[in-house]
Amino acid sequence: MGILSGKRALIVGVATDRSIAWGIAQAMHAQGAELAFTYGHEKLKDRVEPLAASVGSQIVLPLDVTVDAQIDAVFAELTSRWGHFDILVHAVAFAPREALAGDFVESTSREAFRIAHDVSSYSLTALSRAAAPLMAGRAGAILTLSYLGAVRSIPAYNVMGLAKASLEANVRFLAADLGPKGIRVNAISAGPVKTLAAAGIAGFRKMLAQVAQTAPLRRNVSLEDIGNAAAFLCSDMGGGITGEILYVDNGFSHVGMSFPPATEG
Ligand code: 0WE
Repeated sequence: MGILSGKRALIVGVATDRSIAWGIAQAMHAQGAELAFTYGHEKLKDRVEPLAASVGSQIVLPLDVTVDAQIDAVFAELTSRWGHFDILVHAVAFAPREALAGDFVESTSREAFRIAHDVSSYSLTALSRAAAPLMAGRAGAILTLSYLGAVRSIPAYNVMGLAKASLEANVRFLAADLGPKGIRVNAISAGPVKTLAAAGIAGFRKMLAQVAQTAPLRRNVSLEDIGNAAAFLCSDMGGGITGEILYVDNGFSHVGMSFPPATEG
């Protein structure tokens, strides 16, 4: 008996087996949840289907979160397949590549700003609105993924930092709206993880190394770390938690400075 047995979860944002969404799916599966998945574009279908099958999931649906009709289609399909469900995991972010390099002030076009906020923040509002009726009276839980760049300036994260700040405000407003219906809304602010999205970012390895050197726990977070926190937050064990941004970052966000081991103490 896992902490999610008898619960159903829709996972939005799996691209590969290195995706944070996949880490969350595996942890939720291990805790007894029944899962459904979406994939962002046709090229990802052949990658997501076998992952879904490996955790016993038969429901794999296309979903471009910027298209309202696709959101409607996913929830229409879930209504017919499941009728109701308990957990929505939103692990989607995108900014045009050219906006994630160089200076913020020079790299942030109106169009990059629009796309980053549409894909990375508005999509949570839209998915939550569509999900809420299927969660009615069921202790529902909605979870999204944020990053420290929402509240600190981080080199090259640029307009994604603004989009994550919007996403975190989104969590608070959704928590207030959906709380009376028994639906909790939270975010995990995860330390950096080498996902497909991160792989192409110049200097990402250096960033991982610096975090591992600086964080109180002196390592990078794993998909298991994030998945376990997600399973807890979306389970009844997280029943009193809503509107929260939970840092799963080995403590990195809590230190202002730290020294390498040789000069420690
Ligand atoms: O939120 C993210 C990354 C999200 C992301 C990644 C990409 C790469 C490919 C959004 N859009 C795109 N667009 C692309 O074309 N993270 C928390 C990971 C991340 O990304 C960074 C980071 C960290 C950490 C970018 C610059 C600096 C640090």
